[in-house]
Amino acid sequence: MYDPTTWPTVGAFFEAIDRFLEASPLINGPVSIPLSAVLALLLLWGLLRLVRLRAASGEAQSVETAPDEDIQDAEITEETTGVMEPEPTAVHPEPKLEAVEAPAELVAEDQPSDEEIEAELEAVADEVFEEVLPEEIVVEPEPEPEPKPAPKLSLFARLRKGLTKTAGGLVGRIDQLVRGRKIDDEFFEELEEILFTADLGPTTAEKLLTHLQERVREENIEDAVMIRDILQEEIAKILRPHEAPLDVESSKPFIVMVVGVNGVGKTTTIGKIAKKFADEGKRVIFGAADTFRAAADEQLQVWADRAGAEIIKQKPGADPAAVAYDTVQAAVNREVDLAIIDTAGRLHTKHNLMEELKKIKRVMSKLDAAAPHEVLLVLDANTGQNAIQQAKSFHEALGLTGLILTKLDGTAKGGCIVGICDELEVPVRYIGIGEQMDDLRPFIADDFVQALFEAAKG
Ligand SMILES: Nc1nc2c(ncn2[C@@H]2O[C@H](COP(=O)(O)OP(=O)(O)O)[C@@H](O)[C@H]2O)c(=O)[nH]1
Ligand SMILES: [Mg+2]
Repeated sequence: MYDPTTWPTVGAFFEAIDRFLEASPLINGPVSIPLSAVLALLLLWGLLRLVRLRAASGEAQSVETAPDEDIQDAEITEETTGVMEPEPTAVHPEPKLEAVEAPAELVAEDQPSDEEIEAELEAVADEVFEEVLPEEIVVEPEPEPEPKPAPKLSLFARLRKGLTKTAGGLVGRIDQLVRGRKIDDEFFEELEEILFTADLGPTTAEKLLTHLQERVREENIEDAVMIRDILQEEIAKILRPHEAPLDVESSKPFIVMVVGVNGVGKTTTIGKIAKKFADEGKRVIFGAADTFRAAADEQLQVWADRAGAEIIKQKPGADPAAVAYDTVQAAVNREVDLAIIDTAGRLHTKHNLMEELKKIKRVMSKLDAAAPHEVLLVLDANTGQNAIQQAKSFHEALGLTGLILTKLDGTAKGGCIVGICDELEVPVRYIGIGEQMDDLRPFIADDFVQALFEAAKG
């Protein structure tokens, strides 16, 4: 059955069994069990142990190395069959991992139990959550919805936002001045400095200062804070008579000539005005008399398309007066309601520009003695005090009949309009509060002043 010389340990084991069995009452006693049956049972027990040992050693190996599932399968087949089987087809496309020597702590006998590892992981997770959660993770955010266009601010809110800069310069400084102050000579000196360095212009600053001093005297005002309210009232008084939106009913066609320095927003404003009147059912025609800039007529064409207006244009470099003439003639022939002539905007200090504009105006009056019925000056609200000088120059040359103040949605210095209104007897037709078609509003003095003063409160 076995050879004790070649397999001494196993041989000794079976000899011991033989001796045990011979003495055993199971064999020699009253109940006799065949020796072969006992041996078969022992063999079975031995085999079961072997299988369990192998299983345990397999687990230990999987901790020591991290082989791919496929590699493990291949090794087992090799060992158990002794035949080299072909590499099984890889299920995963990823490259196979190289089995690596596990670091000492992984194979060490005193490995922490599963419970210990779990507890450790929970503790670390808690720590991470405590530190990171409040600031960085908070709650897993809902997937971002499609960004909606920002809701349009009310006119007042937009004005207020835009006028912050002026407020910082004028109303903001007034606020600082009046806080906890007595009204005395020193107070008026400081007030004078603030008014003269604001965008109001010296004439208007002087006028406002005089009015404030008079009212303090007449009304026995002692509280400096009252100065703020009085100033607001006085500025509103200057602006109120200048509220007068454009009225085009007095003539058909009503001819408007739009002037202003480069980039103030003439062309954009023309588009906005056209849209407004087109919406009221009026037929509008544009005259592209800015022949100085090559792309000017294309820009006007875009606005014509948007507003549904017709357009008269010639080649770049053409005589702008001729374009204006053609436009008025077309407006008469086509019986349109409103003709708006766009013009070039070189610096107002350039004599040629003013002469060119005068010529355009003169030529139009040849067709209709009253034309243009409106000469609109467009002013950029960011221009500051220089806007007053611009307005004066255009007024002297052309006799302005209306003003438009644009870009009041930006960081505007709307204060200049106070000086312009005070010095020039010209109404403010509209204000521009953005680049879009509907960003044109009638000028409402009280809204404007309120926004100016409210903006300073932040
Ligand atoms: N933010 C803002 N931009 C404006 C406004 N009006 C015009 N603009 C912008 O000012 C720039 C110059 O305008 P444009 O009409 O070409 O000026 P022009 O040279 O006087 O004809 C353009 O980018 C316009 O979009 C306004 O009320 N608000
Ligand atoms: Mg233009």
